[in-house]
Amino acid sequence: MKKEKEYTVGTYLAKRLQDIGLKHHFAVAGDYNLMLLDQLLANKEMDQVYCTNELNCGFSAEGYARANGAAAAVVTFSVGALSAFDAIGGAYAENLPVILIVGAPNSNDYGTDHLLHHTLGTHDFSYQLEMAKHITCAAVSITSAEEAPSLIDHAIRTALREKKPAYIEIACNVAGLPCAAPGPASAVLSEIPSDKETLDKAVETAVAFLASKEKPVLLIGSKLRAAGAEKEAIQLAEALGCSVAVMAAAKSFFPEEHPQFVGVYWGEVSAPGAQEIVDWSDSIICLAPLFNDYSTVGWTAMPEGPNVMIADQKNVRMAGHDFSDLHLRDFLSALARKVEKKPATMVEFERIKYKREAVKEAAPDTKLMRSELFRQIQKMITPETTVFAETGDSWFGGVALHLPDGARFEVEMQWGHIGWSIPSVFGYAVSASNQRRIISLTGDGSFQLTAQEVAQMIRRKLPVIIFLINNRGYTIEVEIHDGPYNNIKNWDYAGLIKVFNAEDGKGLGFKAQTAGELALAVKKALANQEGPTLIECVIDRDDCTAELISWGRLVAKANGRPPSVR
Ligand code: DPX
Ligand code: MG
Repeated sequence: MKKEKEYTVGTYLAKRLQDIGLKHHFAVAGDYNLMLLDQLLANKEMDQVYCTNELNCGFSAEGYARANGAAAAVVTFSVGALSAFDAIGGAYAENLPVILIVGAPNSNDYGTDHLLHHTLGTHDFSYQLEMAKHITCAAVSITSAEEAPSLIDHAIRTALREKKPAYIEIACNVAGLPCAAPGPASAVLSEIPSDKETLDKAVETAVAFLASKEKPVLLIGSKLRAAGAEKEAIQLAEALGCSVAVMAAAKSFFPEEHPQFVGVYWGEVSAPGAQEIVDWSDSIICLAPLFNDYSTVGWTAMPEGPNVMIADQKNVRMAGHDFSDLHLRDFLSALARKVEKKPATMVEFERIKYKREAVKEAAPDTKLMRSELFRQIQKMITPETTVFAETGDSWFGGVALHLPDGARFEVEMQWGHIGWSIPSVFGYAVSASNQRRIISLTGDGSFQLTAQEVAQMIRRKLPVIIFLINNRGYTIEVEIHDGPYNNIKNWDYAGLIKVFNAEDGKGLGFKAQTAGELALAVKKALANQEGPTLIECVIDRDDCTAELISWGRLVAKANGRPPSVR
């Protein structure tokens, strides 16, 4: 028999990452993972991308997974991993399969009386694995080369199936040991098909449910992409011919130029006509939704009751039934073949729809305002554009942008970690900057958490355009509940780029205080292909969207409910 190529635990892992489509992995070095990093470097099909800290490394991988479907981050034990855990929690909340790989203590030290650096200073190193179990769908510890292949395959396969992060820790003296060669890639890529009987019954029940309704509306939720069902959602929409609204965190998961698209449904802060049509409908078909206090505007816009169907990633609930063990995409495409047209909500929407007044172009020397900023951003959006909108008023400004078909929108509304967008957009750009124009909208407060990753964009010459909205504070919090804690130390944000460029970088930094300064900066940003461009946009502290004010009031009311009286 022909001898297989020799593998080590580390090169086996690299091959599996390659099998799932990764061309890059993100890393921060530390003595527990150096051997492992060497082994990963030996795979010439994958590039090792360095980050400034482990929180950013986790978020960079999270952003890469948004563009590429999956990602990996490699960090050192505890001092690194515990920082990365925050971003991994985010990947869990946002349904992104990020593989967190951690270099761990020497296998000889487990179960002995040795105390090791970077640990809690106790003899038991299992705490980290135990913590990881809570924020991943699979967590394994590899202390022998023999069991490495099956443990690695289990973690990676589970992450892809569940669309959740997984955790692999590898003892530092095991990473370079010889191990078995990987089998076919299907061992990590295969999926469990829908249960046929359940699927048939679910479709039959849904057909009957819809037959009893006259005015259904489709509501697209934020887990639709993780469910891999975007195409099938369009099939069902076209079969029904009804109105289609999207939830804010699902923006861009249904084409905005589709004739049945009626806008973002977000309770009181919906797009014009979208809330009215959902209220007017007699049934809401929710596709992979996530209803939390934010997405339901403090529980004021929560679709529930007998007229609501929830078709989730792997189960469907309606009218007293719950069908589990099926894939949403199978359910939607089968249902699309069986339903009758129900266009009533579309007919009504045509009657009631109205448009917001277009923002007039500001004269070049007028002081910059948020409305003019978003007017200029709107003009930059092409079908190849991806917009990242950070937690803050950027959510509301971003959600109101019109996206031509092909444009993508990325938000992190479930985890809502300020500072997410800079490292995440970096990871996204590592994967996609050749094909896409990438724009990031971030507030000043958020930027201060993770600003360093702009230096990595400079290092890799990624032409990301960052609009840093400097309103001198945590404005979203100002509108919810104000106090001195919402004021932050100002920075020379545009000036930071010079610092990060050091002797060789090609990043650009501009400060825009007028409409004309902004227009000029945008022009220069679009011409800069050799690095990021940061445009600091200076606006007033209370110059925020009307939506933020209304939403903030209702969310604050929900947060402020007194304990219920027994
Ligand atoms: C906090 C938020 O400047 O944006 O548009 O001015 O609000 P806006 P900024 O980036 O400020 C963000 C700030 C402080 N949220 O308003 S949304 C609480 C919070 C969080 N994540 C973490 N810590 C605190 N969301 C990690
Ligand atoms: Mg701010």
